[in-house]
Amino acid sequence: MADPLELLALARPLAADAAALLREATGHAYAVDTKSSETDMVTAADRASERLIVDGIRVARPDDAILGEEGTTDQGTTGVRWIIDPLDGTTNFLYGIPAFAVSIAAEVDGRVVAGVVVDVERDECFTAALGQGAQLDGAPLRCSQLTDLGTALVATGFGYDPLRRAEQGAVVAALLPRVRDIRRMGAAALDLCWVAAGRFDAYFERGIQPWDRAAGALVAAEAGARVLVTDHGLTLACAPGLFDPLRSLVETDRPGTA
Ligand code: LIP
Repeated sequence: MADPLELLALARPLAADAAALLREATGHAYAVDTKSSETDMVTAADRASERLIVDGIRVARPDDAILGEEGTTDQGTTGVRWIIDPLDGTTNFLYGIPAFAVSIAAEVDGRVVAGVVVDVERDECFTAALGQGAQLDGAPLRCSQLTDLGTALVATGFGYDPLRRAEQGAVVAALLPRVRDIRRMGAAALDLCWVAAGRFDAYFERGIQPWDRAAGALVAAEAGARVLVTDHGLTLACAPGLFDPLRSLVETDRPGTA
């Protein structure tokens, strides 16, 4: 089996190089296309970042599979699949809001075993390998140990589809009076890493893509957070003591929930 630490060692410099490319592009970025809706934008920087990462992987591990948000779909033969979000937080990037990231995960036989998320503007590097803990710039991470939902700082996000946004707004409206506060940062990979770092006590969102989630979810889990991904597209990562009460409030399509 491919060694998770070796896969991480390949991904980390590629993520750093892609982050440097995005840093160069900030300030003069513009949307070149839209995808699932008119608000789901893509830039030349998204595409250039993915090209840099994919080229690096193809040179080092030419027989691996690759799934990239901007269209890369290499079929592989090794059982290793790379899952890439070359620019998570594209809207923030375009609006000059300093909350966007590069996210690279490596799956072996369908299980994510290594992940790296680079916060481009804060220049922070979150890493994790299965069973090896999670780190921020090399220092170990441990998630929040909060058990009181009423004092929890909870992050979330919203999809690009207007109907889904209406549903998500209703969930947040019901949750807001029951927690300390809500944050909506606009980059799922960072939301998940901030749970790992204890900057958020929890994060949930319905409808994010595998590339938004793959690396950050491993970082959060390896930092001790409870992480749930349901068949209905809900992602939840939180302090272990918050899991049951929060799940009952945000998993609204499970029989018997709020
Ligand atoms: C974003 C996610 C975020 C979500 C946004 C968007 P993108 O990904 O990271 O959590 O709320 O709607 O999907 O599109 O910037 O790569």
